[in-house]
Amino acid sequence: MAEFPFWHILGAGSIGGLWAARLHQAGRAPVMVLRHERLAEYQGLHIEQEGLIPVAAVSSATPTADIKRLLVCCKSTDTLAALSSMTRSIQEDTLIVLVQNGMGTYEQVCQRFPANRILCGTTTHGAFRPAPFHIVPAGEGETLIGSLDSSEHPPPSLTAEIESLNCPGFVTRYVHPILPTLWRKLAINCAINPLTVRYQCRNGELLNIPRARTEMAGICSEILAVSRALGRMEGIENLESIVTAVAHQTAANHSSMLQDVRAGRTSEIESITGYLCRIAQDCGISTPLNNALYQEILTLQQTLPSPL
Ligand code: KPL
Repeated sequence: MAEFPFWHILGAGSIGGLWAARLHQAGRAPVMVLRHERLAEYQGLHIEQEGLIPVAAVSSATPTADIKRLLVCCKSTDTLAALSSMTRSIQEDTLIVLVQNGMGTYEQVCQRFPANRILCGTTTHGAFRPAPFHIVPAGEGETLIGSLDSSEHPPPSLTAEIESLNCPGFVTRYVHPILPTLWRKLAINCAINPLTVRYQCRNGELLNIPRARTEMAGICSEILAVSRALGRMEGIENLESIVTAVAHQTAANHSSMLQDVRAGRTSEIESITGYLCRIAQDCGISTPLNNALYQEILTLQQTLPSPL
């Protein structure tokens, strides 16, 4: 029996790939689950300045009986399709952990896999992927995972399973309840990501554009109005200064949304600003700045050519 629980990782993007590499380096033998057509070109994960890390991989199309713990690091927009491609491998006792930007995917996954235990998480790790299976680490952060069912107190065995994802270079913790952490990250993403697309700039550059700063402040007050209505003010009372600090800390980064838009990929606008706008509408709160950004990014995405 393995000393550590054994994880499969779905999503070979920058975070999924980096996490898989760090677990492999820690001797935890993770297995990547790749789309069948990607598997043919897969030879391992190339981590910048470290070289090739030979993480094992299987095809999502091949039924695999031993998937007990599945870490999903796909973009929120791709998650349901990716999980649906491997339904023959997902058993009722497979633990599914979603770590991604945005919110709303959890509800879709719960509906599709009603018998499974599903947890959610968020990370502040930085990394980008200049080419398939080539990952450039861009700053160590922390990953927090927990249950969105706040009534359920986590059994110690579950906490231990999640903490088996903790390894050197990828600090991971179980947090209960997780909702305030996910909501706070959503708020930060709403206030930074779409603006970096509007101004085509790095995160830190937003702070030097007076109009962007004013808009950032306006976005934050709309989010706070929604948060107040929902009773979700924990950890975001000073949202504007939190967002400013994150923009400073990640000043040199291109946000994930700007990277997606520039690469002609569908961004996570639907599960970031789109999610916020839908919740605001349900609460009867007006969010004109967020609504305008949501429409702007959707329109931009539709007019950009698709990647080859
Ligand atoms: O999470 C991010 C993202 O780009 O998606 C931020 C916090 C904006 C850092 O780049």
